[in-house]
Amino acid sequence: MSLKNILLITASAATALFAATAYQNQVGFLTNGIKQMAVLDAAGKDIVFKDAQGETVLTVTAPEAQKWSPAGENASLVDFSELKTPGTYQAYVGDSAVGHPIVVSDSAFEGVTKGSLKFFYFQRSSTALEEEYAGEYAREMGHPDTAVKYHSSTGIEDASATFNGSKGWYDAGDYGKYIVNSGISTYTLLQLYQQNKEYFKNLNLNIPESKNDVPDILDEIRWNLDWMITMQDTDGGVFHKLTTKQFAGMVMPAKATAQRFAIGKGVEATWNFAAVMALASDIYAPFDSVFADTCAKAAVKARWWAYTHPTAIYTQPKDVGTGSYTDAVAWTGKLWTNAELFRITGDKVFADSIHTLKINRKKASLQTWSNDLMLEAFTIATNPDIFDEADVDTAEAMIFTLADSYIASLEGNGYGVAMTDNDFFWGSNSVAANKGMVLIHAYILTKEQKYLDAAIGLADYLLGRNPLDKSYLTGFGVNQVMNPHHRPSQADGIEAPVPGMLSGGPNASANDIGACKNHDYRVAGAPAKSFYDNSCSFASNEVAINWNAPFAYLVGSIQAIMTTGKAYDVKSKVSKTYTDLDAIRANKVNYKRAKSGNRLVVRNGGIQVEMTNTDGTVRYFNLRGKSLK
Ligand code: 9MR
Repeated sequence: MSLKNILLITASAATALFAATAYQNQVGFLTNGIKQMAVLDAAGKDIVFKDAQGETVLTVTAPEAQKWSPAGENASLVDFSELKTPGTYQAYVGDSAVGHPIVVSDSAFEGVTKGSLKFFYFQRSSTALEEEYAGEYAREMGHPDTAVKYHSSTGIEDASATFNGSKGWYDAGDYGKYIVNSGISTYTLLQLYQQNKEYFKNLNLNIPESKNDVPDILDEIRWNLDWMITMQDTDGGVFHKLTTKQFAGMVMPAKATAQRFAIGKGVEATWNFAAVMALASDIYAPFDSVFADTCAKAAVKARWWAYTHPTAIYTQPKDVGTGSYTDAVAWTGKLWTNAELFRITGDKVFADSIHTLKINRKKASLQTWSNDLMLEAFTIATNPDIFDEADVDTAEAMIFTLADSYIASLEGNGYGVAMTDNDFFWGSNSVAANKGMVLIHAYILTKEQKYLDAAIGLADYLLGRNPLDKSYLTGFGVNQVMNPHHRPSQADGIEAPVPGMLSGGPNASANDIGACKNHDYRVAGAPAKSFYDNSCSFASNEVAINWNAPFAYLVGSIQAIMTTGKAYDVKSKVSKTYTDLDAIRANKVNYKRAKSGNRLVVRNGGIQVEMTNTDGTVRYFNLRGKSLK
């Protein structure tokens, strides 16, 4: 062994024996939020916090070290929430600085909120990114998608036929556009807006639409909705995805020019599409009634197709190698769709569908691209004035079943992070973010601080309070992810990756070792360390819209709650009477239903029932059956 090696070993042994190590959010702490760091080798010692002038402002004795199993090590969870004056601080153990600069600010999460939302702009297909908005990441247009062909799996056999499938966001590190994954991502962002309208009204994302009167977050989401609508076939069914047959090489969008196809048509995509369109019709109604109307009609048409094609499950064709997004649990999308449609219509038929399918709190499981059950629970629980009381109770129970299990996992947890050993699979960082989304809902429903604190803990985890001392959001933090699996970032010749992207995160299954020259990045007994910041590692270090969306939801909700001083106001449960559109029709003998899809319209900024008289004149009703002018 060389002298150098001996010295190195001695130095690291000394570090382990004598010096404390601290892991913390590297971006910032909210002035009035909980502030914690995980400190190793410091139990019983004083952690001294000094301000920028070197003055001691707070001293906290590090508590007993406790294990956090995913890290495979013990840490003292040091709480310095008392630090409530904006500024920059540094923690010390004795004379040694530990951790990174601590930034305390009222807007500590605003940069990451904007950054993680701006990611969606960088993922735009079918447009050039201008320097004014994209800075050094400006790039040529890729994938106009104006002449997309139909793969035979769509049921359309005309090999020369094409359609315009323009716009939308690239899914991830690849250039595919997949409905199932777009659906949950779009819902998550719509929900972020819906629950925090005041905060997002004027939040500037510096995108091409920033100067119009629509909140930027809705302009960005609209880019994807416009594409999703193109994926609906004339019969109402929705194509599963729009991709090339095989993944492109590691090139810029403009260089990835292989023919694109609509591939497959199935219930998973169709349910998912219907739910998102229903929600979008409501949210966009005040801004663009024509578009909202289009969304409502598309939703109803998709629902009808899905109901009449229950066995149309997507299977990946043999000649296709792009992401499959198979195995989505279709019935959860069905429930979700019926909940969204009931919310905007009040039509009994949708409530009946929810009851027939019987949501069950025991089935509560964290939302993923493959399971939408919690999305429905979120919608029902936050609209108790609309849904049946028993359904609201069940939806709440589902949320608390999960949220309380996350709180329970914080017991004796030295990192104060609500993640357990089993959470570290492909996209584990989205598990953290999605758990945060559940916790925010629990907070909205109860205003109990413990839920908000646990959600902040998960945001802190993603921004550096983890055993790799890593900020998983590109462009933010002292020790950022630098080499994500993301084609533009790999091909653009710029050292730093596109900012605002959440890496997939540690993956104890390391499904991509073969792509990484067999480099085994798993750490035995420490799943939270099983991560490889290398672009080869698509299973631990890719980026994806369904990972960024819950992250944006998490940090955006926390920042909005702190900025406005209040969380979304959930109305009280009230007893309801259901509208029955069929009954309305039956009572109005002079009126009959228009031929197709013409029952729901957006008028005067809201959704109304339109009925066409036999003589062609039209009447309108509100969703409770009252006749309107
Ligand atoms: O996020 C998806 C993950 O849950 C799956 O285990 C994995 C393998 O099927 O696929 C992930 O999704 C990828 C998709 O198939 C294609 N675009 C990139 C996505 C993120 O890695």
